[in-house]
Amino acid sequence: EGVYNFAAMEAKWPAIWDDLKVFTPLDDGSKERRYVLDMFPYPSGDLHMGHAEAFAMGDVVSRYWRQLGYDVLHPIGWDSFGLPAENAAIKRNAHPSEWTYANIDTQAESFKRYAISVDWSRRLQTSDPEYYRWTQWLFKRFHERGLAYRKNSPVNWCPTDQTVLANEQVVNGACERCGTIVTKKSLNQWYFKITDYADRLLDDMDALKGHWPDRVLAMQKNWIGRSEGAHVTFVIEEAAGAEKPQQELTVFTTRPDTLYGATFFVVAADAPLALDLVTGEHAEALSEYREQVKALSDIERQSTERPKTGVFTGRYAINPLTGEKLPVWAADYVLADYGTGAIMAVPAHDQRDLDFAKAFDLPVRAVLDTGMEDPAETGIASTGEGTLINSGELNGLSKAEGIPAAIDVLEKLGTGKKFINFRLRDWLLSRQRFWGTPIPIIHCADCGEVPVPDDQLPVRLPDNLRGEDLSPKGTSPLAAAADWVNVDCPSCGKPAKRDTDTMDTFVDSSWYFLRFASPDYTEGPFDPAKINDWMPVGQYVGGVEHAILHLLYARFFTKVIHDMGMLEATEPFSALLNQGQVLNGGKAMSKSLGNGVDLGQQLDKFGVDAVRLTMVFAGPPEDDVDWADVSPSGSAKFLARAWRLARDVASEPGTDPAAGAPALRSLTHRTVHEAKTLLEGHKFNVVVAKLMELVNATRKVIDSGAGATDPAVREAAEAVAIVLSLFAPYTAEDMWNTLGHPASVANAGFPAVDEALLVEQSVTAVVQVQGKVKDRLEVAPDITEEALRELALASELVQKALDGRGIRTVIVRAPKLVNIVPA
Ligand code: ANZ
Ligand code: ZN
Repeated sequence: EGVYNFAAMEAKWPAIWDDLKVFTPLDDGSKERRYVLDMFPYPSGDLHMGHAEAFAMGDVVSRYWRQLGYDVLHPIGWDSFGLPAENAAIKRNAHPSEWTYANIDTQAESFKRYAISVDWSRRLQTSDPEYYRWTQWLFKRFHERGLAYRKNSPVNWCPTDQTVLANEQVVNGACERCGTIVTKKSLNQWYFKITDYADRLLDDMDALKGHWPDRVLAMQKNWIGRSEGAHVTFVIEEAAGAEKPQQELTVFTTRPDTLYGATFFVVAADAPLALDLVTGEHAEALSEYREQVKALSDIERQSTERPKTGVFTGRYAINPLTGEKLPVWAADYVLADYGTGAIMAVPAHDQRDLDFAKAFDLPVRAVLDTGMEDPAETGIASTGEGTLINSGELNGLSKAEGIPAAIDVLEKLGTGKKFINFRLRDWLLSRQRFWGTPIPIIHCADCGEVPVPDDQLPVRLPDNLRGEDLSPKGTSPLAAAADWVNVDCPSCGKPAKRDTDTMDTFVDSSWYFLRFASPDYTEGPFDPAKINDWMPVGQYVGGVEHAILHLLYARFFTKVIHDMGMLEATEPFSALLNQGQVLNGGKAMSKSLGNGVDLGQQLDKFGVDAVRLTMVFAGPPEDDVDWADVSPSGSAKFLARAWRLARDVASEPGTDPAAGAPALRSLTHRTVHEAKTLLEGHKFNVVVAKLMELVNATRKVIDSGAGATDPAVREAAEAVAIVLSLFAPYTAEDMWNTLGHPASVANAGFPAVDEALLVEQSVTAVVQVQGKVKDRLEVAPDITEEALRELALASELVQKALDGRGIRTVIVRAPKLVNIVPA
């Protein structure tokens, strides 16, 4: 009693909140609904400082919306499939589920202590069979629509993890997880046809502008990489001595206007096409060169810094406009999986082509006069605007005119057409790992790929594999589980085999936000009667590391599910907030730097509320928080100050605030009013600063004269409790309780603002004696002349100046001026 004790509050309130189901949405349509979601955690050990920051931010939004009177859905789950669980299982000779679910329990307890305002009854785990059953079900629907397919293709292969990696998991040519240099391997893999949705993924970003960070939109746009240009088909002459027949080859170019400047041709050395073209004389050189190329990452290959390398194939392409013979080279700077894997090289106007031409002494011909010096001389490709020259019928046109004109000519010749190319690749979802969603397909020698019937889902992971059984062998560990793999074909009944790949965990996280609308639903991935009540998510909160993949995949899934007629929304997340990182000493926390800060220790030392408040107060939510620069003990002091206001309030609940001190009332109402605008703009830190001001002002009134019984003090303390509940739920609840209200402050409702009180509630009146300023008084703007006169005459400074003299006249100009003329 009487002292601020965070441990006692943390022990007291959670059970009460649970009982009252404070954070369970009514979900009955009586209130307008809003959905706020934090990117769900991966269960690696206990919560860390990064979780503490992200979830503090999401909780501000969630609690704010609840105070505004919305029915708020704020759920939590775990993204619980993935490699770390498998590695831990191998190390401990255990099943991955043991490590996974033990960590989930630990994190759940920590989240409860951290008092995030989630509806725990909706909790889900993507590794639960009740969840992955529907991941498999969705995979089947994608498969039926031709959006899940298998193809044999070179894939990124990590020799250490013995697994296939998606392009995005390759960072600077190395495995994102273990840093090993990635190589290529040809495998039959499952893909999602996300490229079918490239245009919509791009176009629908318009609606997200202003609600998603610009940089995330820019990254998505770049990843989708829409390029307008043309496909141009070249005839490749038969090789000398008819060793190889005449064939055709198509290139993608964004600059068909420069076709007259094409002086050679390049195919990706690692593409099968190169082998197809090469003549016997050059075959050995090519095969040696291909070996070198395998070891390089795409980034290295495209670097303008690296000297150009390549091998002549012995073949020639005919320029369809000039009839010229262009030598065909194989090189690594052309990528096998972009465009058509082949280019027409225009060295005068493309720097990489020019570097290549210089390295192999190939001709350079300028066809656009840009005013730059001859690229053949300077070695600098001329890339600006200009006028076409040396280009037959295209001469005199600008670049912008030349592009459609060239396409026109090519179309008439039947050898080219306009084409829009995307950088976006189909999504490789096969993983040769154990701890993931099994792909619900059975391979039958007679029937081919047979989907597992819906009523046989889920295809469960075997629970008898553990430890070494899971270690990577280049095929999925599931292939070794004979009793699991061998099944009867659902179609013809003959012996068949299950697909042994599991799905990329990004598949699991591409639809989890839909499951929260009805997490126990057994007839489908979500209840169609519920889903449109909640979707789309009104505020999504998470790290910028998910700017591309997770968000792009979730957007793709949403569109496909919409197209299936199951969902009204076409975008999953109407607004996105990327919180910053938590650093220590200006650097990300890491084992190697030894600058890690343990969240549990911080919570024990300062209390949950102080840690949460510190995260929020450190700066705008998008900025990084440097733990070395912040003061959780300062936060704890402020919280104690706020809490003592409630303790010291002496008026009764329900006392009419209108009778309170106008200046404090005005500050309270202005604080609440400004807090709303600030919260909408995610300026949470400024709201905290305003609360500090209000707490100080309230304290001053309490400590002066009749203070604590002033109804304005109660009004201020209640407002502090409600606004503070967004950041420091324990302290706020305790204040609310002390102020005589039943739990929970979370549902108190955001304080109503009296517009009349928003105007400045005090003005400074100057008091002069014989024309000289002697005092300044803070007074209400509507003070009467009579009252102002009394106040002025009561001033000690005025009395001193009068020094016992009588008064001749008092001139009052309310509310600004009083002039006293002594006798
Ligand atoms: C002739 C040309 C002339 C080109 C010129 C550019 C400038 P974006 O915008 O990224 O789509 N290209 C096409 N396929 C390629 C591949 N697989 N690997 C490497 N480069 C490839 O770039 C399209 C341009 O990149 C294409 O237009 C092609 O070069 C090259 F003055 O064709 B261009
Ligand atoms: Zn069959």
